[in-house]
Amino acid sequence: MAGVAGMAVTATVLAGCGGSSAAKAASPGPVQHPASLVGVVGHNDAFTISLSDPSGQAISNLQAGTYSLTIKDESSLHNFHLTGDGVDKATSIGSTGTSTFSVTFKPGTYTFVCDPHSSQMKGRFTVT
Ligand SMILES: [Cu+2]
Repeated sequence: MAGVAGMAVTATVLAGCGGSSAAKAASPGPVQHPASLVGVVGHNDAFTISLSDPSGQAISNLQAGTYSLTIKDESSLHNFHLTGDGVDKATSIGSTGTSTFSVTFKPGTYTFVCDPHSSQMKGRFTVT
């Protein structure tokens, strides 16, 4: 009994070490193929920008293909600008609103920024 418990503790510790930061840094994660994409910028005028699937999971490794992209530009201080191979979609800085685009992604790296604050409001993801 004591021996079994000891082994279980050891195994848990090893799994925790192997599965954490090193694996995440080396890989963009499992390939994601959501039904659509949702970009949000400037919620409550905060300096935040994100791209997620409809459930709120951040996009990091997207399956190549065509998606419906809904951008919620919630601030007149900010915009949402997505660029990469064959893609250049943006909302306007001085206004708010929801825009929907059809976007085709090819394998590579895509980035999204708020143009006036691109040094701090930015994100990127891999397309596989
Ligand atoms: Cu901004």
